[in-house]
Amino acid sequence: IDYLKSTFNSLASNPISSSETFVYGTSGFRMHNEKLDIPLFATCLITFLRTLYCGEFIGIMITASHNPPQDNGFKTIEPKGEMLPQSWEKYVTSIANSVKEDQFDTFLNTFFVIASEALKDVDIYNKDIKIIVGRDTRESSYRLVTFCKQFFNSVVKIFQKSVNFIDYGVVTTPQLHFIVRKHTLLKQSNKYDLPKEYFNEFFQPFINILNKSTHSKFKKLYIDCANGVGAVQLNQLKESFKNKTDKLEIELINTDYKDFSKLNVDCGADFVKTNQKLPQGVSPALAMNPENLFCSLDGDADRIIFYALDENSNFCLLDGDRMATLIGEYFIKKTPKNFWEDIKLGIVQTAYANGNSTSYITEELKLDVKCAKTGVKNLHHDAVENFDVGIYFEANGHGTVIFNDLFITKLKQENLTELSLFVNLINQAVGDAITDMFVIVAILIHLDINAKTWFSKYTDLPNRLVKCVVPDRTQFKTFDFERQLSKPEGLQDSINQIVSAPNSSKKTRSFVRASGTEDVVRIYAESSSMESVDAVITEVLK
Ligand code: 16G
Ligand code: ZN
Repeated sequence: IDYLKSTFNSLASNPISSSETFVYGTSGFRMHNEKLDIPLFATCLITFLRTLYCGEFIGIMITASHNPPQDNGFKTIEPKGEMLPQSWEKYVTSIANSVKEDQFDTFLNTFFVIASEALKDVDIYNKDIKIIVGRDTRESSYRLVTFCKQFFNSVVKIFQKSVNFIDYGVVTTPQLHFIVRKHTLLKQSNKYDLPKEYFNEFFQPFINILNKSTHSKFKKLYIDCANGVGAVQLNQLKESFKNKTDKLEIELINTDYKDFSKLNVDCGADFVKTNQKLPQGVSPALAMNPENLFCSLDGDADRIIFYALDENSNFCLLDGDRMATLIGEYFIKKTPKNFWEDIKLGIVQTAYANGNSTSYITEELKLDVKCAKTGVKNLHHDAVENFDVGIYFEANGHGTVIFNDLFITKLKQENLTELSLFVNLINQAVGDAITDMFVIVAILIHLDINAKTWFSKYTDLPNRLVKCVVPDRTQFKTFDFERQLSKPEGLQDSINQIVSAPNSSKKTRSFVRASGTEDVVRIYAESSSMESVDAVITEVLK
């Protein structure tokens, strides 16, 4: 109690965070690092309860992904690599906001009420506390890890429990998901050599595919590391790459993670997707060469975007929609016709998926497509629920493929060697920029196509995504997978009128939703011309 009290006192009196309302959302807590002490304390407390509840390792990832360098954040990772269950998100949110109240007794009461509700019917006495932490390269990340370490050391003393606290240092978010899952499945309590385990699992199969290949359409892969953790991890990979294959050359760009101010600045997946332009370090001449392939990771390497320039210097964005469709096409091409008669292959997208990608999936690929709410866990859930092989991607480059035993059994029965090698590249636990990169490159190799041919599969509808600052974004309530608003009243009717104006194309679509990561609402529109997109955006903004 003394420890909790002294920690509480030092946090509650902090004027920087007392005016904040904390919400543990789709990506955990995320904000300016100076405001994060209370959310971190709450994250440690919930992780403590969660490890007692599960009796297994729980991970804490310290990262703010594609946000600017001064931000940071946390999310917890479940024993098998999933995200915190929704029912516990409200617990951690209440704990954080109760610290802010400035009354130790109120906080303690809130914590005990939550602890007894969350842990009711759970025998916590024979369970150890098992924590795994990892962090991205941000300047503030080390300070935050140190707080976690102190917290769990103090917990040992308070609760007289044994604590197994493993710090994996600077790792990508998907690597931390991977290792937490591995500890759980193999009941391992000692620290692994994480990069080695991770690369053995996914990199060796990629090398095997490369070395068997006879592809001819591209020679070099440029990877923009956003000056973040991708650079730390891929540097190690690049070295062994050179010794293992001569089938593809790899060049890393934007690798200066030591200069904290450069993280995600003018580079990285989010920059490329949002601005639809080349990142720092890639010249137009380089990007026009069809023998080069380009991709950008985000700040914690869980998202990836590919791109190229065509011969007229037009920017060709190969985003999450393009990756999902390419993977879908690959599965169809590499299986006999009757393969999918008794197992289901399908794609999950969000409202942000380009309308023409959805038409391509249903009309050309003739696959089932489902729409999910924004946030990887929603897409992941829908892919598992609806399909035996479920491909899910957000347009922003976040996604992966999941498959079940039915598929694996059939793969073996049919003796499909190429596809069997290919599925080893997939990190089913979570969207992972590095493994997604292997997946996409392997497909391009197996289909023997380059970025330009990939881009020519369909044409995106012109579109734009803008932000709008509103007094209270919680007033914006959606339904129909965020494609329509139920509140504020009347707003959806106005949007419908704008979209169906007499000279508007049939393909025009627009929706508004509150961001889960920033204090804004987002407005998306697509139509058959950019003029019409802008006209719609202007009207909806009004
Ligand atoms: C979070 C989500 C990401 C989503 C984004 C939307 C996870 C791990 N991350 O970063 O998938 O695209 O939020 O942000 O789920 P928004 O709500 O601000 O539009
Ligand atoms: Zn990310």
